[in-house]
Amino acid sequence: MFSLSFLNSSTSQIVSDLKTKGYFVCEQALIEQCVEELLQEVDFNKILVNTNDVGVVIAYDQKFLTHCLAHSKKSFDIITSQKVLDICKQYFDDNYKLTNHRIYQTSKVGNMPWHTDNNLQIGKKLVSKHDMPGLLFLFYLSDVTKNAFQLVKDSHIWSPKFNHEIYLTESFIDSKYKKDILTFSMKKGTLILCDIHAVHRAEPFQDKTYTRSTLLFQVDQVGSEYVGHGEKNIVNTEYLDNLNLEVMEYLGFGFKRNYPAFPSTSAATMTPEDIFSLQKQLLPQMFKAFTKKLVTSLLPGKIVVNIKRILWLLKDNKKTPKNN
Ligand SMILES: O=C(O)CCC(=O)C(=O)O
Ligand SMILES: [Fe+2]
Repeated sequence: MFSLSFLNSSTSQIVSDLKTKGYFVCEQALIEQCVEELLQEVDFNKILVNTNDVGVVIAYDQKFLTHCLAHSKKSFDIITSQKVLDICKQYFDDNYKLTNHRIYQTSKVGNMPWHTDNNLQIGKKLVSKHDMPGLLFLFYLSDVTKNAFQLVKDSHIWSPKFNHEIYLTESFIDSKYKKDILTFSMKKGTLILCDIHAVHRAEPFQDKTYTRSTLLFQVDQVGSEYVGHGEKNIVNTEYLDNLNLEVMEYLGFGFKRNYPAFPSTSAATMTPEDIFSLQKQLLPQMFKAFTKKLVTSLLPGKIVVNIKRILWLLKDNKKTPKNN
C-alpha cells in the first residue's frame, strides 16, 4: 500500500516537520497499484439515484464518495493504517478522532478560496473557528499538474489572528504572502499532510479536459467541550480486520457526531450536463417501468405469480416440489 520511502520516513521527523513547518510532503507515498485498486473501488460514473447504498454524488464540478469507509477497503486501510495512527499518536497530546473523510474528483473548473480547516459547524453551516489541534491528510490519486494543493508557508502560526474570517481573499494573500505560497504539483500517490490551521486551497483552474482525484481526511484532537464535532463515520464492518481500542477511539465508536456528510447535495447541485446525461439513462428505465406497470395492472396478481413460478422452474430446470 505505502511506498518504502513513506514507511521509512521517520515518524518523529514527520511530526517535527508538522510542528515547525506546519506541513510534510511525501511524493508517491502510495504505490501505483494501490491507487489503481482504490480507484477501481469507486465508480465516479455511477451516481446515486434512489440507490439503496452509499455511493457517489455530484456537487457542481466535483463528484464525491464521502462514505469511503463503507465502500472502499483500500481507503479504509489507508485511513486506519498504523503509519497514520503513529503520526497522530505522536503529534497529538490527547485523544484524536477522524472528523471527516472523502474521495473526490474535480473536473473542468475549481475556485476554492484560501481557508483553514479548523471549522466549527451547526448543521452544515460553518459558524466559527476552533483552536483544537488537527491534521489534514491529502493523497493525490492522479498526477496533479493543475488545481494543485497550495499552502501559505508559516500560516499555521499567524492564521488564528483571522479566526473571525471564514475565508481570506486572494488580494490579501497576494499582497502580503505571495512569496510564501507553496504549490504542490506532484505525482499520483503523493501525500500532503498539514496542520489544519495552515492557510491553504486548491489552486483555481479552468480546463475542460482536466480532472484531479483525491483522498482527503482530517483528524482533530477533539476535546470534551466539543462533543459532536465531526461527520459520522459509516463503516463497513467487513473491513474491520484490525479493530482494536486505538482504532475504535479514532473512528469515534460511541462518540456523538453532529455534522452532516459533506458536501450537502441534491438534484439542484448537479450541472445541466449531468442532469441531461441522467435523463438519458432514465428514459429507457421509464419505458420499462411503464410497461411493467401496464402488464401488472392488466393481469391479476395470481397470474403474475404463476408466470414467475413457471419462469423460475424453466430457468433452473427444477422439478416441481412435491408440496406444490
Ligand atoms: O483539494 C484540495 O487541494 C484542498 C481541499 C481542501 O482544502 C478542503 O476540502 O478543505
Ligand atoms: Fe481545506
